[in-house]
Amino acid sequence: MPPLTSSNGAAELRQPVRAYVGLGSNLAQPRSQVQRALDELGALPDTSVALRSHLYRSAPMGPPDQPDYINAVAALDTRLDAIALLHQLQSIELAHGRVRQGERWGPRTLDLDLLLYGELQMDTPELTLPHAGLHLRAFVLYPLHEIAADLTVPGHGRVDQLLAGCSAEGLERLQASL
Ligand code: A4P
Ligand code: MG
Repeated sequence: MPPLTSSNGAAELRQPVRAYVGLGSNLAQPRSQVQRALDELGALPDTSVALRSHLYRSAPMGPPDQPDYINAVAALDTRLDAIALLHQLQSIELAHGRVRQGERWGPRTLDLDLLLYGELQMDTPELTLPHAGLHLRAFVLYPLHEIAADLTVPGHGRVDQLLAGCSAEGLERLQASL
């Protein structure tokens, strides 16, 4: 059977891939930024939101003189390839007024990290999968564990085992679910 093609001729994936996206914000009403972004993820082409974690408040990683973050993780089912999905995430960041100021780990209106794309492993400047910090960060592992405790992170092990080695200090799960 010939490969499926879209109207612009690009090859499309036949089966959706389960991908995980980490959301973070610490400027301009962070809760609202994250909740809007979750809706926008669900409106991406060939993509649906399968699962959403609670929102978490987290102490900043990086420069301490910035507000606390609101973090969450979403599971997507997508037919976009990994790079196309990354570009869509960057478009949503820009639409939220994201300004890249050069300060590493500085404050931001919205950060969307592609944590996992199926079992794909790659390491290029544009896209590293799994995300380089995923296995070390409480503000990623705790929400991810809520929606995918049994998941194996390629190269690092199961999410529940990674969580067991990661302190929840500075992290608070917020009551309202998404
Ligand atoms: N890139 C490579 N791999 C990926 C991937 N898997 N997902 C490239 C997304 N982007 C990826 O990203 C820098 C470059 O990484 C891009 O060119 C992209 O192609 P960026 O979004 O422009 O910059 P950044 O987010 O400031 O950089 P970085 O180092 O990725 O920061 P992180 O890891 O995103 O951390 N504290 C708390 N409590 N909660 C947070 O969410 N977030 C950060 C940012 C700092 N402190 C935080 C939090
Ligand atoms: Mg980022």
